[in-house]
Amino acid sequence: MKSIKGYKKEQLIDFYTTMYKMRRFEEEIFEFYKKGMMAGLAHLYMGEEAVATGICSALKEDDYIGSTHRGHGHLVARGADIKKMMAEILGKATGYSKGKGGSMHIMALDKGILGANGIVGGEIPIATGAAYSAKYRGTDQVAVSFFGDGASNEGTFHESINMASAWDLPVIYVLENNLYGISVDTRDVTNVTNLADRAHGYGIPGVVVDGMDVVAVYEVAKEAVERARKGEGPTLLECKTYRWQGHHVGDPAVYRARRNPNEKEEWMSKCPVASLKETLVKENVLTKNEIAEIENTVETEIQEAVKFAAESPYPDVSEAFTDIYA
Ligand SMILES: Cc1ncc(C[n+]2csc(CCOP(=O)(O)OP(=O)(O)O)c2C)c(N)n1
Ligand SMILES: [Mg+2]
Repeated sequence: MKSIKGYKKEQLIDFYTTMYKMRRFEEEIFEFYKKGMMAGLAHLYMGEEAVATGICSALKEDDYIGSTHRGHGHLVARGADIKKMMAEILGKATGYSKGKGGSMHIMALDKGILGANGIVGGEIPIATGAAYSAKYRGTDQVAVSFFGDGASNEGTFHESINMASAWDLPVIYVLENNLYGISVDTRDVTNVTNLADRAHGYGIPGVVVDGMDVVAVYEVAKEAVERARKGEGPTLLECKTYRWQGHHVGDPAVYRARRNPNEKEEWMSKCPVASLKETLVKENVLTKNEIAEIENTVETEIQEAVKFAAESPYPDVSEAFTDIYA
């Protein structure tokens, strides 16, 4: 991990609390699926927690986020209400989108989340548009566009980044390179080692960062956000990371295990949550007891959310034809 020297204790506690909450939140979502309580699937962010945490810690309350099908972590990092998130994932009326969106369509406009998105690459022009609107209105807001390595091969990525560069839009493109797009190995379908290199073709900085290290991610995010707020335009941040689970909760990822048998274990040994915990104790920022207190507080919040979601009602049939715009 990068050095935590110079960091305030509160900030480090914040990093740990957020990442731990993301991890526990998704472990419960996985349980919901296994128990048959969840209709459909969910794409888990487990393993990638340092990315959303580091990036979102560099933002202000009124900044924007374009999220993805793997978006739970982005929402937790923005301080979204985990009761409403869990309820949404279970299709309950008390959820963020009244239970009609599910995992892939959680909207939390109060947290600047312009929607998770089931269309791969779909969030990139949306976040770019939000950045354009901030510039047009003369605010100092920035927009973050999260997307995967797979999405970086979509036209929306190239078109958006070109426009944002030409117009110096206040947007940060966060490429979560977890090495796979469903079962496709990124290394088989691209011919560059670092996808961040693509930034140079559009005349903007492209930065590679260890996506398992929350401090490293936070530091590059801070710089990119400052640059965007100063009107100097977009940055592409490639965060090297890995998803612990299959593409979604129903995918055992056999394709990955067969081709690259040790890969998962190697990445799991770099667990972002465990690494930070270890560093905090080793550097005498927190005692083991203080860590346990943080974890217990998060656990209470998680258990309350689980209970709330499980006990909430499903939407009434009359809701089927409301909130329809097309
Ligand atoms: C436009 C579009 N094409 C294909 C799909 C099917 N699909 C869903 S997720 C996914 C892989 C995305 O990979 P990546 O962008 O790397 O994100 P990750 O799942 O690894 O986080 C694909 C191809 C889709 N939902 N939308
Ligand atoms: Mg991917």
